[in-house]
Amino acid sequence: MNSEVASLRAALRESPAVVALTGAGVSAESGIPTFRGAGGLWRTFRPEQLATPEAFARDPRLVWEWYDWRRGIIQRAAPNPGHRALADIERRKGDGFTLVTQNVDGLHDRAGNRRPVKLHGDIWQTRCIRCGTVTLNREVPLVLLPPRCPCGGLLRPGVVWFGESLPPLEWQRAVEASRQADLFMLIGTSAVVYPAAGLAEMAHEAGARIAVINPERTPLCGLAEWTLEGAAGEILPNLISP
Ligand code: BJW
Ligand code: ZN
Repeated sequence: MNSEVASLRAALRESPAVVALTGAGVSAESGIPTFRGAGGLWRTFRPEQLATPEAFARDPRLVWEWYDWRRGIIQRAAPNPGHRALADIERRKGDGFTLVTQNVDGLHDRAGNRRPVKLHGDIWQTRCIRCGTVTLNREVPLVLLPPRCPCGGLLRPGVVWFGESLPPLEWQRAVEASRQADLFMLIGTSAVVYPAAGLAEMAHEAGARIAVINPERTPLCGLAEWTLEGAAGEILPNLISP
């Protein structure tokens, strides 16, 4: 094990309050495409062209086709060693660990994390744009595209799009944990989407030590005491003491 990994492992063991902010990169080894970088495009669309209320208003069927495709991939995927290591860290550290995720795929829940803070919603939820009803919907593929609510209104995915506010209670939990953190780990995120990426800056300003786990550099690497360049599924299991 290299010395940077050993050093982060010691910090993880000794820090009373740890936050992990995860992104699409933790699910990459489960076969789920990331948003940006290689393989991050769908039919040449960028996420900024599909994950917006304007895109949905213009062409709900196109947006739902993208979500239907992703739901199919996610349904067939399973948590990887990175997800399992994060569940293990939560079991060991208890209330001293908060998992905050930008992912909507539910793989942290399936790996055993009890209450991940979901900043960008859940791909298995739908919300009616007319009556607001939120429903769990696991139909893959969806029979009716775009799907409709019993009230006749259009259903949208229960996720957070660009220009939309994050769920207030989840955001509050994430901010509180980040301000109190001694150690803040950015794992598998390009750290370009705000306000999620801003949690690391908040934690750093409040005195937390920062670690980045990613095969690529990110704009927040400058804040980091540790930059572990590699795959989350390979690095995270090494951070757990035997
Ligand atoms: C591995 C790996 C392996 C690969 N192991 N790593 C400040 C400045 C400029 C703009 C803004 C700002 N503040 C807010 C904004 C606007 C906007 C924004 O941030 N834009 C920027 C892109 C410029 N933010 C918003 O609009 C947010 N809302 C908001 O601010 O509300 C207030 C407001 C209201 C009204 C008006 C204005 C403001 C909402 C953001 C919602 C983001 N939604 C999405 C879609 C969610 C639903 C869905 O899944 O479809 O969330 S977009 C997409 O990006 C998704 C992700 O959660 C999010 C982050 O992406 P992530 O997870 O980092 O993935 P990638 O693909 O970018 O990176 C993967 C990384 O993994 C890479 O680095 C790889 O190297 C790495 N990797 N394999 C470890 N094995
Ligand atoms: Zn409805």
